[in-house]
Amino acid sequence: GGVSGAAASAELPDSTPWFPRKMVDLDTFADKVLEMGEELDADHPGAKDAVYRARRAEITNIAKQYKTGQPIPHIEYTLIETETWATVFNKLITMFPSHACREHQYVFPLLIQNCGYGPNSIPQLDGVSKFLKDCTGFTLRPVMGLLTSRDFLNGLAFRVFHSTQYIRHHSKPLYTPEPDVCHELLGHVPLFANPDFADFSQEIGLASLGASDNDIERLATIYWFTVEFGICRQGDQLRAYGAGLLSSFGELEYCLSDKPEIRPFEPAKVAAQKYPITEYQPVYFVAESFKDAQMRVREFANSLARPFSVRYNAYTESIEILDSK
Ligand code: NLE
Ligand code: FE2
Repeated sequence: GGVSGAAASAELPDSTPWFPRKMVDLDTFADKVLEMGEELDADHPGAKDAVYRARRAEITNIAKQYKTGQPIPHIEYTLIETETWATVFNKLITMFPSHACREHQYVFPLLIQNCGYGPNSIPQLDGVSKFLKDCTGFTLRPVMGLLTSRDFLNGLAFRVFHSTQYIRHHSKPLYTPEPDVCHELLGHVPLFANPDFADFSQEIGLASLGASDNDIERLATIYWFTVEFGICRQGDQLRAYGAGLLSSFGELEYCLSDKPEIRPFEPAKVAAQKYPITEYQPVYFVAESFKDAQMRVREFANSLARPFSVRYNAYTESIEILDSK
C-alpha cells in the first residue's frame, strides 16, 4: 500500500467510528464532557463551596465557547486561586531536582523566562500554547473537564492538548484526582515542549483515530501509564515524567519510594492493567526513553485491528488516510 490521491479519498469501512479529519473538527468536542465539568461530585472538596462552584462554571464556560484558531481568553485569577498555585508551585520545585526527569528540568527554566512561571501568578494558557507551538507544534485548547477517552486521544493526533483552566480547591492543594491548571502547567506542559515526547504522544493519538471502543480503552490505559503516570530510567536512577506525578507533591515522592511496584513498559501488558483514579497508583511502568517508548507504542498500534492507517499533515492540519498498513 501507500498514499495516492485515490487512497487519500478512499472510503473507510462503514463500521469505522467517526473521527476528526481536520483541526476544526475538534470544535465538536467542546460540550461533550463526562463529569466534573460544570457539576461537581458530592465528594469533591469544592462541592459545598458555592463561590468555588460559581467560579468553576465561569471558567468552564470559556472552554464551552472556544473555537479553533481563537486566542485562549485570559483569566484574571483571584487572590485565593493564586495562593493555591503558589503553595503547589513552591512545594513541587523543591522535589523536581531529585524526582523529575531531565527533559522536565531542562524546560522548566525556559517556562520561567518565557511564560511567566513563578509562584506569584498563574501562567496564562494562551502564552504557554504559543511557546509549545514554537517548541514542538503542540498547542493547548481549553476544556471544561474530562472528555471521553476517544475525543481526548483523537486531539493528540493533531498535537492538540486539551487543558483545563480552573484550579483545584484551596482546601487540598497537594493532591487532586482531577486535572486542573496546576496539573496541566506543571505536569504536562514541560514535557510537551520536548520533541521526542511530543512524537510519542502524537503516536498514541494517531492510533486512536477510528479505533474500536475496545482499542480506545487499551490506548487510554497506555496513555494513563505513560503521559499521566510514567516513570523512566535515566542513568542508574528512576525519574518521573508522568504529569499526574509531576503535579502532585505526595505522589511524586511516593512513586520513587520502595512502596509501589515497578514493571517494564510493554504496551500489550500495560494496556490490560487496571488502575485506580482517586488514589496513588499501586503499579508504575518504566520507559527506557521516549524514543524507545514511541517505537513500542507504534508496534502495538500496528497490531490493532484497524483496516487502514493514518498520518497527520501538519501543512493542512488534517489527517490523511493510507489505504493499508
Ligand atoms: N493527582 C494529580 C494532582 O494532584 O495534581 C492530578 C492527576 C490528574 C489525572
Ligand atoms: Fe493529565
